[in-house]
Amino acid sequence: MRTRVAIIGGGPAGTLLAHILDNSGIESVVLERRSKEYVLGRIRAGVLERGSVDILRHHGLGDRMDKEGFVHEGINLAHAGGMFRVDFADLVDSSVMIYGQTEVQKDLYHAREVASDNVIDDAADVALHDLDTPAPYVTYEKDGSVHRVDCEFVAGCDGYHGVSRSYIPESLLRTYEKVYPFGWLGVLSETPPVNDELIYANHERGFALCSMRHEMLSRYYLQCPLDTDLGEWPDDRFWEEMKRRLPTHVGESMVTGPSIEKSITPLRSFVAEPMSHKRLFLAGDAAHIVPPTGAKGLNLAISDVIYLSQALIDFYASGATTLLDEYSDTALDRVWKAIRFSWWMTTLMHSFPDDGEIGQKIQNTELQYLSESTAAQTSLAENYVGLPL
Ligand code: RFL
Ligand code: PHB
Repeated sequence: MRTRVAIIGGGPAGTLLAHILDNSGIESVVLERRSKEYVLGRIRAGVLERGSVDILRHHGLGDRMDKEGFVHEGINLAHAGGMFRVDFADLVDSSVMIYGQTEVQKDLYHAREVASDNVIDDAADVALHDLDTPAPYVTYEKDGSVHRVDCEFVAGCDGYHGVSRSYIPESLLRTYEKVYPFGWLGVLSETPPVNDELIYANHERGFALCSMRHEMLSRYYLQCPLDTDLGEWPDDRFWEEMKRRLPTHVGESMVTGPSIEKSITPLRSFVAEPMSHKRLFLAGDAAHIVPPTGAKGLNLAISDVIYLSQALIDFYASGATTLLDEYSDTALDRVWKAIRFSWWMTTLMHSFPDDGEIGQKIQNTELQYLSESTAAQTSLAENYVGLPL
């Protein structure tokens, strides 16, 4: 098989890239290791930055999002028994959209199927070859035989556990990593959300987050130790702990019910530099991971894909390689700002017992300052709704 761009990974980064390239008449093939059912069943992000919303609309992917998503003009931060609101509309004249990554992924797969049907799922043992020539190729195994895709560029959109990053020579690759000493225990339940906007709660027992998907689907998270055993967290214990970490009036109004999904996510910050080498370009979680507290991972995948698609479109229109040459630096500039913001939100909201009493006092003071200062809230708001692309 021959194509222009071989895309490794059919998550949001890979399928959005295929979609945008297709809209510009550039052929691609997406190789996804998992089955379509698995990819469409994953529960992940919930918050789209304003810029991501505009991008999805611009590329014809906004219809269902605009019908079923919820525009939120603020978030609420709870601490010391109280709660305050950061008003995005007032502070930065902007908003975010609550629309699950699962839904974005469905819209992207649907768009692929309607257009060029270029997603190959269950593609095992993907390997990249001849990346330092103008004619690289990719091999994969499916249905018991090995297949070959000849191409001109390879986009590594295969997430943190993918193979693409390993093709950047070790001597050139620099990685930066911070692993946080806790994870998030997440529950999805068919119950009405406890509040009409998200609540991020700082509590001495640990962080809690109340999020949602729609009127009858709620998403909740609790900070938990890394070695947490899901078997020790039956639903009753989860709800009881959630209520303890929220202001009393919020906890009392919470409707609980059976969980339909429960999982643990470790928290880490990770960046790989550079994000490109010869004919290989990394995008999304393949190149960077942020802790979910800032709601940035999916949005960064989208902004990487915008930079990369513009560079490829420019190359195919004019032969110019300037944007391709600049891709890594351009993307990393935005990535590091999201890394900083996500680290800051994580540090602000979680419990760090190892930081001692002084750490606790400083964190309380920072939250108090944030609750009183329009300048501090404006900084949070402008980062949360998304810095310009
Ligand atoms: P993905 O989604 O991991 O997709 C990569 C795809 O590549 C496939 N793959 C391979 N395919 C072929 N060959 C191989 N060798 C392969 N290895 C892997 C995988 O099967 C997969 O389909 O990466 P992508 O596309 O870069 O997208 C990134 C986002 O998924 C991620 O950043 C977000 O989910 C992060 N995230 C959040 N982001 C937000 O913007 N807002 C949020 O509110 C938010 N909340 C979250 C989150 C992530 C979470 N978890 C579970 C990590 C909340 C949570 C709990
Ligand atoms: C979610 O709804 O899954 C969600 C929302 C906000 C975050 C992280 C996850 O910061």
